[in-house]
Amino acid sequence: MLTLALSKGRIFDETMPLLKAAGIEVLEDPEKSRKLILPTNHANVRVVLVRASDVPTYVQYGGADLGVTGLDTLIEHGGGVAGGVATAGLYQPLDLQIAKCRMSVAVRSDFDYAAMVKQGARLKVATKYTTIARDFFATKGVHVDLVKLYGSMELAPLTGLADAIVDLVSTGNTLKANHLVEVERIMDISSRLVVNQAALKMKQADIRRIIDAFSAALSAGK
Ligand code: PRT
Ligand code: MG
Repeated sequence: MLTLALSKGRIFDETMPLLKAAGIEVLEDPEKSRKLILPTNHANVRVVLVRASDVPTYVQYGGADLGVTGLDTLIEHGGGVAGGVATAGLYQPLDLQIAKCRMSVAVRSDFDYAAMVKQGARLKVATKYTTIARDFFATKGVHVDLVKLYGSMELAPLTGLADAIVDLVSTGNTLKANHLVEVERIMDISSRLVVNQAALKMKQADIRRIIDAFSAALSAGK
């Protein structure tokens, strides 16, 4: 049995065409079904639905053989950025180029970020992505007090909880709607295929077939 961990929403939706290219079709719609284990047209392949931030954990500890996860989630999990190289027990063979966005710093439009940085002021930064934020500001030489949040980061600068946020931006509409402006782009984000290292050895042929099919679909789409 091969188990693939996915999160509902954009990652599930954008992984479907790649699975289809590998000849795999999920037989139930996660938005309609309450099931957490979804069968596919292959009796030996199943999809498990987990929280986006839990995908690396499932794959690392073998609850799933492979999974799809955002680079943001992977870094925060401790998976590192090393392309293809196994970190935290996770082999990362492919950048799937899906669920694309960027990690950015944003502030209230009336907050002079450049001046604050130039003055060497201490910034209060709210984020769910503390590893990425800490590394970024340390490299920049900016002193920060990080405030860990689990969602609705955009609210922090509006309520005085923080001077700045580090969050994912896609269209920029959420920032705009909350009168925030993007002042730094930290990194581009896309989703990665992650594979459990032991599974890679024991189920090599099945996993290889999926990696190769995804890889061919990605080249064809370019
Ligand atoms: O929602 P939940 O708390 O369960 O988990 P999650 O937010 O980690 O999952 P999900 O499914 O929302 O996101 C999964 C992955 O999609 C993330 O880890 C990213 O790699 C990727 N992704 C791509 C995004 C976005 N685009 C995105 N726009 N994840 C989140 N957003 C949010 C962003 O945080 C902000 O609140 O959308 C808002 C901004 O969008 P725009 O278009 O208004 O700029
Ligand atoms: Mg979300």
